[in-house]
Amino acid sequence: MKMHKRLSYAERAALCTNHIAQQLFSLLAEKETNLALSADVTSCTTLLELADKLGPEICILKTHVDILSDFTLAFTQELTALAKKHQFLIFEDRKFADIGNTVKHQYQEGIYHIANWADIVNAHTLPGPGIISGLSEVGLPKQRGLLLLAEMSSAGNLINADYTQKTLRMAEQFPEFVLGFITQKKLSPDPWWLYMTPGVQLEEGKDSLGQQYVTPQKALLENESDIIIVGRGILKAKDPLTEAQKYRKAGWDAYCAGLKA
Ligand code: S5P
Repeated sequence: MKMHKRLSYAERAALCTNHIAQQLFSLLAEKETNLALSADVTSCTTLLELADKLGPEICILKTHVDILSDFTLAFTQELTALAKKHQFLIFEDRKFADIGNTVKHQYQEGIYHIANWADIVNAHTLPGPGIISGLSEVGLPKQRGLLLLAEMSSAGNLINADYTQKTLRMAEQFPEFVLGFITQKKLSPDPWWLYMTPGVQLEEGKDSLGQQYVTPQKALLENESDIIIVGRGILKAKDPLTEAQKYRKAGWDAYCAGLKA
């Protein structure tokens, strides 16, 4: 039997001290969507069209900026304008994984200047807390936020329960910068952490390269995650907008069911 009632996104926003977490929990509550679009396309025009069309349905647009074959900095300006227009946050799924000094440069410099346009980025904890310190030197002054990869969706990944717990402990050392986790499930009783779950489709299954899918219900209702990240489930559909609306409804219904549970 459950001993505690689940808190709503709005209630959790009020309990956050992390700026981005607060902003995102409020956005979820106000926009009534916990759907993040994984916009894994290779053309800037296609990405911008998707962002404009699906923007009203989503809380986050997740990019892999290094798969865009025609990237320009002008593209990032157009994307941030669309984020403002449709009220979603931009999450660059960079999965930093090096020492603090290197990731600092990868975050700020290079071709992409990620820190200038991405509200949120993510990092592996494998290198130790220096990776978070390095990223925070760049991100905190710009009021950016970081997600830590606490679990992965892919088959055979090397993350175990101990690694996940140690990732949580590391996050606790950086409450101003770390807003939450990429994970398959809720990790802590502390209500201020945000959980985002990739590997979501309307039907359970897998792809040919080790990706494993759970349903929105499993991710949000059973596993108590907060946001579903959906890529091909939407992108490969005949009509991505209608499909995004289906995921949005499935995600929101699962969240509401969780509040009543
Ligand atoms: O464990 C993970 C972490 C991430 S961020 N598994 C994932 O699949 N992802 C990302 O989520 C992955 O890089 C891809 O951009 C997206 C899943 O895409 P889909 O097409 O399988 O829904």
